[in-house]
Amino acid sequence: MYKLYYSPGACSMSIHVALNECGQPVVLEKVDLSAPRPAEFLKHNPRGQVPTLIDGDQTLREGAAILLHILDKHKSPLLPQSGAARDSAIEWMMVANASLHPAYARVFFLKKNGVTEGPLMNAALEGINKIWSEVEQRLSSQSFVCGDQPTIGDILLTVMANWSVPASLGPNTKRMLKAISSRPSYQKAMQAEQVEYKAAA
Ligand SMILES: N[C@@H](CCC(=O)N[C@@H](CS)C(=O)NCC(=O)O)C(=O)O
Repeated sequence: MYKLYYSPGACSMSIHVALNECGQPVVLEKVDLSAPRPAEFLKHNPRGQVPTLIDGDQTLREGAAILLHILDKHKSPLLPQSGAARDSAIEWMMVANASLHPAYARVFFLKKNGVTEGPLMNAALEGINKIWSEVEQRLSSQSFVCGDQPTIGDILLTVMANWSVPASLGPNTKRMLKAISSRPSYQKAMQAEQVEYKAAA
């Protein structure tokens, strides 16, 4: 059975939802990100970050690598097997993971260091809102970020939209967030992690 090192509502939640989508049971191991990491966890991931996934004798680190592993292994429709549909799903997984996540991280960094407003915070928020504005535009003509079927990018976007940052989320985006956060896989993960979904309101 899979073992997932996670923090409630963090980027690791996308792995949790993906495993639920694939009908895979998972043992959850909570990591307190505000405390020094236990040596047992650092053995699995020297970077001390979630998500970290144990699959049998394999340890997987880095959200996108873990998602590719799970979704390919279980042939999930969240990641089409080939062609342009797969390329687009990977693109949007990476937009969320490699562009939006670091954009949020810049805001968290400023907050942690006492910057709550001013030009630096405005620039950091602009970095987030630029991506949400592109998402909003795409969703004006389709239900999900890659078309009319949900893919892994939608799951990641839904997790990140719920982070406590005053991002500008448009009506089409909120419709998508509501559709994804209402899925049984998402509801089950929220319940297990004791997370409330606020971003779609
Ligand atoms: N690129 C990494 C980023 C992981 C990441 O930043 N995770 C956050 C939670 S969303 C974390 O563990 N933060 C604590 C830390 O970096 O020490 C991935 O996609 O797995």
